[in-house]
Amino acid sequence: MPEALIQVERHEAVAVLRLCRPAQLNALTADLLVQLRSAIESQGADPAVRALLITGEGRAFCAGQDLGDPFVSPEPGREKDIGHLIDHYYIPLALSLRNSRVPTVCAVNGVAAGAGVSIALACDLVMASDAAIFVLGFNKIGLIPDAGATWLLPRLVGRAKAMELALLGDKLSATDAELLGLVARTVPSDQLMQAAMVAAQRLAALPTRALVQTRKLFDDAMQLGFEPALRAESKAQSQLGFSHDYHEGVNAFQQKRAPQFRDK
Ligand code: T3D
Repeated sequence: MPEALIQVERHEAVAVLRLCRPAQLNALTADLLVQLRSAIESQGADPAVRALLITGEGRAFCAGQDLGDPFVSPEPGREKDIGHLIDHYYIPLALSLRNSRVPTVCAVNGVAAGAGVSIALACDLVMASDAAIFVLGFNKIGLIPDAGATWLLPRLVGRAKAMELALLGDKLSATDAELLGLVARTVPSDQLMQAAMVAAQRLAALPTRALVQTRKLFDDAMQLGFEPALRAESKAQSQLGFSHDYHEGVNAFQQKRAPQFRDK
């Protein structure tokens, strides 16, 4: 039986996925990467789950790749192909988050480094403890930002800041991360989990398919001209207009009652 590195808890329609290697600041081993992806996919596929909340156990969110993991430890003459790790572990994880069938919230409870930053930024709503610190750190080990960071960072903070964060690799406080647009909200550390849970519960009560389509349209629109983006909106709206949740939302509004959304 492999060691459980992801703790899963259910709070009504919210599944909380907690990275559990606190003594190593939740650094990512191959096993942890597999377990995290598996939890995202299996919980997202469960009809009872309507939002995921990802966080870390202990004082860190995630220190990025475990630099002592046998998958990467470079022994002279026996160096590993890091591309293999990226292709088989990081890319599937990043895609499982970005293609998740339910909205995702990240509660960055402490330091996020390297791919830990990438995982946080790939979530739909990123909230950070005021004690959190963000540091890319790839530059210090001779690598480039990965796990989606080259795509996400410049889009979130603009090229100039993305280059500064990646090339100089300075630590960023949670407050500065919020000012830059890297995270949606900073919360006092003792209130983070409650605030993230409230946000996740709110997302869970909303029409899932529309939320997930919004993520996809925002992502796709980055590569589109204005008119193709308008056409993509029309196509998505056309599909959503046939959904139970659209009819339920309109009926509930007209009948002045709370809607009961159920599509996923
Ligand atoms: O081959 C590849 O790497 C490919 C994949 C790339 C993706 C990546 O994520 S690359 C980036 C990898 N991550 C880093 O370079 C971050 C390394 N860690 C740090 O810079 C610092 O630890 C932190 C800024 C995250 C936190 O600093 P601090 O002072 O709060 O804690 P600390 O004392 O440095 O660390 C506490 C313990 O966690 C310590 O262990 P010990 O001495 O108590 O037994 C430390 O070694 C361990 N730890 C922290 N980060 C990692 C780690 N162990 C393994 N891998 C880590 N990434």
